[in-house]
Amino acid sequence: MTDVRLQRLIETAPALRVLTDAAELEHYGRDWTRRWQPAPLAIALPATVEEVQAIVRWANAERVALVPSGGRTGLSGGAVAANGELVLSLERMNRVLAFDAIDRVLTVQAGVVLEAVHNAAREHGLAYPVDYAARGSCSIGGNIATNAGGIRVIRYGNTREWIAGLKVVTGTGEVLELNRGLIKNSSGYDLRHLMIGSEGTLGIVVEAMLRLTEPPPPTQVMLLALPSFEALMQVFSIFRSRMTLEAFEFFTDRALRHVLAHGAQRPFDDEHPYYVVTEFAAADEHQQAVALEAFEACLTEGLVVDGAISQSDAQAAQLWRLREGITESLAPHKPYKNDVSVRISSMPAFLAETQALIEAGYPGVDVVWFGHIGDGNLHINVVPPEGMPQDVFVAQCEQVTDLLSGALARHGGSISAEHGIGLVKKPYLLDTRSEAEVALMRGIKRVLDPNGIMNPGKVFDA
Ligand code: 2HG
Ligand code: ZN
Repeated sequence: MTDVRLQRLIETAPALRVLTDAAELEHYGRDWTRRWQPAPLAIALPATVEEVQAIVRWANAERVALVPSGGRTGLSGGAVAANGELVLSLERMNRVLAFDAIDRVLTVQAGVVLEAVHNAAREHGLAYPVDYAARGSCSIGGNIATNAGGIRVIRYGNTREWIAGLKVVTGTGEVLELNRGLIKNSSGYDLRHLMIGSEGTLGIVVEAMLRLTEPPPPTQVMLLALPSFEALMQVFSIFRSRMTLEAFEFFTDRALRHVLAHGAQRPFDDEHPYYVVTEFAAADEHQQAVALEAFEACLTEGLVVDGAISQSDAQAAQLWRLREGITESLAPHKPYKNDVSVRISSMPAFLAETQALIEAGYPGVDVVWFGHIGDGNLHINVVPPEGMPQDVFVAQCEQVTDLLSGALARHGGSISAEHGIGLVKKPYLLDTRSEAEVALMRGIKRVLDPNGIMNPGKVFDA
């Protein structure tokens, strides 16, 4: 290790694991965006809170930027290290620390993978209900840093709702224990919620107290084929009024084509413009009959043209794969991603406006729509035309995103629903948040991170 700064780091934390191999720098320096060439100084893998503190103090003394790093499944460039930063990976801090049956709280280190959180909750007869397709790789610390949403927000809300307490190392190296698992705590500003969704720009989440709940009821999964987006909104409203929805997700025919090309099974003989995957409580014959009646009513009205319902866990998984496999099936094409939200009531008008914008902005281009329609969150992935250089493609997409961002501002929506701002959406932050809000964010960052070492350049420029 030739860099004198790294030598001094090892002197202050002799047991700290530090990696500098080219392959490791490449691996830890990027997230799922794959747009930036990784170029970190090194990778530090602390095993204790004290080591995290030592790294932060060293970074302040040396003025080295830190990039906190979890599973790096993010899609906004929030965990990219392309400018000589030290990547602070929480990967080794991956233990479940405690479970309290009375509080129904699971205390975990930040590097625990989401699926391991699900499993630990299940072992105690309970559930941690936040869920995403990246569950096998993303870590709870990253989920908290982005206030990640996912497929069950319609029923259980975002990550924020499930965080009963946080242990955080701030940008000055101070350890804060925020909220300590309390349900009621009216003692001033709730700094826990400030940390959630701050994308590593204020501090590093090292431990979290997660609220658990009753396991979900037995469910069934239905796949629906629909003729139009207007029909889809009507079906959503009918289903929501009659059933307890655990998820209500949509995708288009173009999305289905990518998933099928990636090995999934075609669900219906004919092609249809829109599809819905919905999961709902089906604990008894009555609930199952209500769901079938809702389906038949939609069929009679012409709102739905075909459907399939799961009769086993294996069938449910097969139907879910059509929706959950979309991101993976698109990844080899390096798509340009938009992750936007509006209020559900604004969705039809926003969608009509956006569809017109996108058709004009990307003539003949493969634009893939899908998302969490039940909570107003749309994903719009644009697949580059064959042979187009990436910089030309991104520049064209950014022009359309400018227009999209304007439409969002008119509808009071957000340029990032659940993926975070990171690097990708930084140019559009001011369309979603006011100048006054961003000025306050900068002020808060100055207090918690006076030397600007915490994930600099992400969300906004300091
Ligand atoms: C999903 O909903 C994820 O599947 C990823 O948020 C979305 O790939 C995307 O654009
Ligand atoms: Zn999503």
